[in-house]
Amino acid sequence: MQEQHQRAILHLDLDAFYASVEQRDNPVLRGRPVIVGGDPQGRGVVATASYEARRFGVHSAQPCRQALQLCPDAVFLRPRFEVYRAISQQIQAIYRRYTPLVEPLALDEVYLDITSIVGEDLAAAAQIARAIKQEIVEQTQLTASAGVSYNKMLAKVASAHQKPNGLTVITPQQASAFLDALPVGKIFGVGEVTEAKFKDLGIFYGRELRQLSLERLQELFGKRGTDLYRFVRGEDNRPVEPERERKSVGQETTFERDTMDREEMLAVLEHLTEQVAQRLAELEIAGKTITLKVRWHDFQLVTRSKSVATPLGDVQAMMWCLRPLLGQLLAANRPVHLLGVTVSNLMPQSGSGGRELVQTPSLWGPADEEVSEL
Ligand code: TTP
Ligand code: MG
Repeated sequence: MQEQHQRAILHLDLDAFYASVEQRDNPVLRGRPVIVGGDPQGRGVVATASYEARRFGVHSAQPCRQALQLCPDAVFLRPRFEVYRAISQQIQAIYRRYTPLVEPLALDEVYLDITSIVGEDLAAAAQIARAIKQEIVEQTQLTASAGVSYNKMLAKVASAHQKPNGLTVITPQQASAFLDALPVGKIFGVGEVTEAKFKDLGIFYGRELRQLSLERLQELFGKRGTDLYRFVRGEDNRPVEPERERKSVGQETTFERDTMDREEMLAVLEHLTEQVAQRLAELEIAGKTITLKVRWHDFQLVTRSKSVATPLGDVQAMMWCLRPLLGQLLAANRPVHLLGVTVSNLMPQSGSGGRELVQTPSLWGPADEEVSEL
């Protein structure tokens, strides 16, 4: 496969991160199904499940109630973000001893560019991955899965290939065969909706996706079609970007079918907001501005923002802002294709965590609105 910028990239991803930490810290939980997330009697979702629980079909983002039905013997635990954050920092210190080019994607997931150490020699890169995995186990008693390849996308595909505790190398010679057999949902940039669209077209694996011409992909997915065309050919020139300064935390989702159903939209908004709140808590930050993004059925984009005096961290406060913003936009009476929530104007969280942040509406400033059409 052709690649303009040949690099040596590692992707490391801790195995069942939150659940493994809980099992590490409480030996009684080892070998048992453990689910970290919300209240199984309430409306929370699964953050992660130990591999023992995954065997029952439990997975991230599933409602906890459903997880309880699938796996009644599971131990349900609330996340301990402070602990996960401390471990994440401990592990990042290991990475930084190898290279300053460390790009964290999540608390347990990272890209490293080690080209300056090994050049294009992926076998040497794999040795480094092995050494790093070993150091992580020694220092934290946790396992990571590593992917080694010549770009970010393939390194990430590789790390997911043999989980848990895996180490997979994808060389330029192997890339084509790997991508042929890859389910389209695993290709970078393919979410559930795109995956469903491909299934309708009878496209399940990379080898089928590669049959589509650039023009056809652009017709189907616009600019993203170009990226998909490149990715499925193993081409990805995105550099590893260390310590980007974070300007916002956001989540968005596309509806399988464009909708005008307000209740459905509110449920989706609440789910997105939960994910944003969790990410803010992980990063120990909160933000003073919340933005609702709506893409209409005709792909026009509209955003509405509200700024508040006390930084937003918890779901209730965010939903309090979002409901009226949604109400204003829905007055347009147009089918909605996508909803997104972003918190910006970020600052360190005061106190011990956003979940305890108390918001009272009277503290909030006036709404500022902005409409942008694409
Ligand atoms: P992942 O790396 O996606 O999952 P994982 O580490 O639990 O399992 P594995 O990598 O072995 O498949 O996410 C890392 C942590 O992020 C996870 O332990 C919990 C948290 N998380 C959520 O809170 N919600 C989610 O929807 C996901 C996917 C992860
Ligand atoms: Mg992980």
